[in-house]
Amino acid sequence: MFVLRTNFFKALTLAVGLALPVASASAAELRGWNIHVEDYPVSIGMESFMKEVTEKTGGEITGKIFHNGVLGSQPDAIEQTRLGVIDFGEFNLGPMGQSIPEANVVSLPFIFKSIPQMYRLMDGEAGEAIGKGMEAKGLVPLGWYDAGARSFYNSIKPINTPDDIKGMKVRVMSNDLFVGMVESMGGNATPMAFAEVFQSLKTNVIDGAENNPPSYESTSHYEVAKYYSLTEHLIIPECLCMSKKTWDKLTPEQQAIVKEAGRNSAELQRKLWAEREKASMEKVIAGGVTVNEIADKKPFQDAMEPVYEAFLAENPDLADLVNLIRNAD
Ligand code: BDP
Repeated sequence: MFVLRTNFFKALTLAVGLALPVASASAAELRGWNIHVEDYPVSIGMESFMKEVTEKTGGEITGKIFHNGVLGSQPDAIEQTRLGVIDFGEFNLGPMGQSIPEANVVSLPFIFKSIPQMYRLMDGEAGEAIGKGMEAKGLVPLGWYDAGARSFYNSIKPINTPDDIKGMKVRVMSNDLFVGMVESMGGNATPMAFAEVFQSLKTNVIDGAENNPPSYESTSHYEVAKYYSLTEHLIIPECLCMSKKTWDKLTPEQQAIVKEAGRNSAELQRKLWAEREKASMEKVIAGGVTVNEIADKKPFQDAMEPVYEAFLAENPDLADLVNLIRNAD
């Protein structure tokens, strides 16, 4: 009996002894969430991030990125990353706004005047304020990725004025702000997961949706909603970010490497984005899409006033951040 017990304890000590280093090594085996297909600029940026981190930490930190949204929908993935179940992800700040009010500021329609202006502000004071808000809610921003400008598309007709949206059933990302945005033009807003949009367009459960050219193209939405109207109503940046829970487990040296790799990957992603936007537009046009410019965007901008009013009434403490962006050159 005694012998047995000793052996048992020996075996236990051995198992624990072995398990400890394995456990700490596997803590550095990161899991990354991504909603996009593998050749998408975001996906390539994320892979380059992971590769650089692994190389620069001499293999201390490795990881796997799960593309195509296989780890779940975006709103769920954001929560799971906050909880540390997922280690990092590339998120649009739109769905993030439901839990992080600062992130919502950049989901206000027409808040940025252009993509270069968005970069400038996100790489400066505005990005810092939004990043702080995210960090307080468990997400550490590592790099701001480009997601261009979102425009409406549908299967019925070109949109030229806000009135054209009246009565249309339009899919939006999960965020009350986007519901308000569509409703203020008289449309019926339908929040829905990204993965469900294609089928819903195809079966006419919805008439349209809105997105940037690369997503309109990569999801094949353009095959079932052939009018793409360049309203460019939302310029929402995206973020490569890490769970604060994962971040806190890293050494300061590892954190510095992760931050630098995040910034470098954003630089790469922005370059790839510009190329993909052009290629996507060419592809959808070749695929028979009718693209129309909007001669006058002012009626769309004016229609958004109630959205701003409601947002500022609910978030008076964010008025400075809204004004910082809205009044920037
Ligand atoms: C794409 C974003 C992605 C969103 C998607 C959507 O990159 O993060 O999930 O739009 O509309 O442009 O849901």
